[in-house]
Amino acid sequence: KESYAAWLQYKKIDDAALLKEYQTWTENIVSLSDSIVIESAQNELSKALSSMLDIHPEVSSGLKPKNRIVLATMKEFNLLDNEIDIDFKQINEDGYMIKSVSTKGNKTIYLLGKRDAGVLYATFHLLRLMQNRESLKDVNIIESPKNQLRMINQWDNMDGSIERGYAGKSIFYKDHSFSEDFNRIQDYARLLSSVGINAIAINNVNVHEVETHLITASFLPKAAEVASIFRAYGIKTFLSINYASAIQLGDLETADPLDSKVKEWWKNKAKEIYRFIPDFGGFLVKADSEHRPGPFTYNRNHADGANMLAEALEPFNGLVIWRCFVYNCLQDWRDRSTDRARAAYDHFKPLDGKFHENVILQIKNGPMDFQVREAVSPLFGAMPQTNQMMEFQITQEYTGQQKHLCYLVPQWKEVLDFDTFANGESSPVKHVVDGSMFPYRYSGIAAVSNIGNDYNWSGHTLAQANLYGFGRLTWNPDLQAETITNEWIGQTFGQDELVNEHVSHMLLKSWEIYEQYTSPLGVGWMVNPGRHYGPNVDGYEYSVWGTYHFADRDGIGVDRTIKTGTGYTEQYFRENTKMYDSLETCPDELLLFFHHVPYKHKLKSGVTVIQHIYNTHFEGVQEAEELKERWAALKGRINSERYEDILNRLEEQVEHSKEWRDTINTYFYRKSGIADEQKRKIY
Ligand code: BDP
Repeated sequence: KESYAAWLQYKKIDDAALLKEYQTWTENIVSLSDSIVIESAQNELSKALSSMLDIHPEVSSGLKPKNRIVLATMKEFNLLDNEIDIDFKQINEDGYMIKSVSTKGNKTIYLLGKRDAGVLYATFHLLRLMQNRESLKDVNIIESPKNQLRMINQWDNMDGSIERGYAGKSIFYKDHSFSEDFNRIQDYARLLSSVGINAIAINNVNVHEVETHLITASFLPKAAEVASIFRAYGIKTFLSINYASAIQLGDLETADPLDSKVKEWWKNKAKEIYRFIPDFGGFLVKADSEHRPGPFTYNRNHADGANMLAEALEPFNGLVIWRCFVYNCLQDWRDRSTDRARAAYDHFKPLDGKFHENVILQIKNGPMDFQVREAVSPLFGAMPQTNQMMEFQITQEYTGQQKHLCYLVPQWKEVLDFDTFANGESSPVKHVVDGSMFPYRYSGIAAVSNIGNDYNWSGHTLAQANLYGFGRLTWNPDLQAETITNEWIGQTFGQDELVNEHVSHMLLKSWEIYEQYTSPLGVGWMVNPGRHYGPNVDGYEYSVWGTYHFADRDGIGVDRTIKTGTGYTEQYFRENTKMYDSLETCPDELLLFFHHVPYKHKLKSGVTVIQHIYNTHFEGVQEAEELKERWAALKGRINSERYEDILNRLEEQVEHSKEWRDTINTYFYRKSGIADEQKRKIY
């Protein structure tokens, strides 16, 4: 099925001239290297060429054949006998070069990587060019990923459920054990490595009873099999661990990170794991957060906790990825100093320089929790002596749960481009997490996956674009959103211009549209507690989880300023503190994240806050309707399975956006008593 193949469609080339051209370039495959990763590259090529070009080239290791694709890493490059002049210094460890050379009677495409992973990435890039019908003449591509770790976090549980999953059940687990469908996992690995992903944590950060046993002999053999599938695609496997494993699995009475028995236990555990998975990536850890155990229980800090694990993994070059999503979800909401937005910075900033070299702090993009819009976490750039990486959420927990269209690449780009001023002007987040601003040993970008065992992986077929876009952006955060979008559409739906125009417009506008009919001006939430879907303005307002809009009859918004508020604005570098702290300079879209203002406060756009709420909610619904119409205009141009699927979701989105509009508008009309200037119907 088309939707299963996602962006690796490999549709038959129907333009006869182009077909001929491609066939000539690819008559033979010469592979100078030999490894499981190279084998994956060869298999992908064979599969794609037979389906796109109807040819079945033999793979050989001799250089003789003409009209060929040559696969080689730096190590075997000398075998080419100076056929071409190439400088491997131009690329980094995961980088690659693609060069096409045409002489009389012989055409060659070189796919060259420093290591075998690069050759695989080059292969996928070549196939992308062909899927997008580009000419293979004079190709000269030099690519290196900007980020070292390009990681996916699965939030899969072993009972087969997925925390915050909206696309069916887990492809990894079933009935408290590993799933037997390893083909599906392999297809997932292909999708991931085609966009350059090189690491994956295969279980939920909330590690329950069963998953705690993943690091024991009961499950390690299967985990090792899964790791070997990913290994063949250049992807390292990580596991999320339970901080209290030493108690639960080791019968110790404590999980105190400074206790020598606890240290010993983890050292032995690490040895055991590496016996099963020699290139195991390491641990992903959620500690002292949302009722998970952690070092706080023993009056130790998070550096103590992380370093104890880091020592155990050090001999094997393993990493500890320690999440900064740490806050007290049982706080007293009347005490403003407990502002949840402050938590990560307050906990971690004082520990800068105290972590081992193989610890990386994984920080959510915003200080709260993956809202449709929130400020960028002030922790980025604030710890020059501690490895940091980004955590995004591909799964649409707060952004419509893959029933609504919400393409997140534009949001991620904004975050990555945000200037932290950590090192003076032009210190964007992307230069923190790619390790170029401070001398980080490890860094990168991770994201929570949006896939499950639905036949189309992502529930909403257009949500595939978020997974694709995440990978591409992580490879190169400088890519334009439009470029990524067009690449994806071409590979997924082919070369129909109208399809391209409409789908690209739909995707690129969708985040803004979703924001319009949901929570306004950066205030966030207003969702049903627990499942986080659908409007409920006061859902979390008086809850201990600590997320508020503070709306009363006079005004709305959270005062996070220094003088009168929670003081959160002070966590930024001076320039940003100034910008956010002042009503005059705080950008409209984040106004209610930083300030509590009267409903009649005038925005920079010229309208009042209350009028803005009304306007955006009416407009948002209208634009959701336009999304549907744009899609409907493509009937007949897209195969009916995908067409109908997407249409159904868009229809549901339209209906649901009306519920949002009416709930929000009515609530604020009644609270404020201020009528809509345009006298539209508010219930
Ligand atoms: C929140 C989710 C919750 C996760 C938590 C986390 O609602 O299910 O466990 O984040 O990131 O977004 O740990």
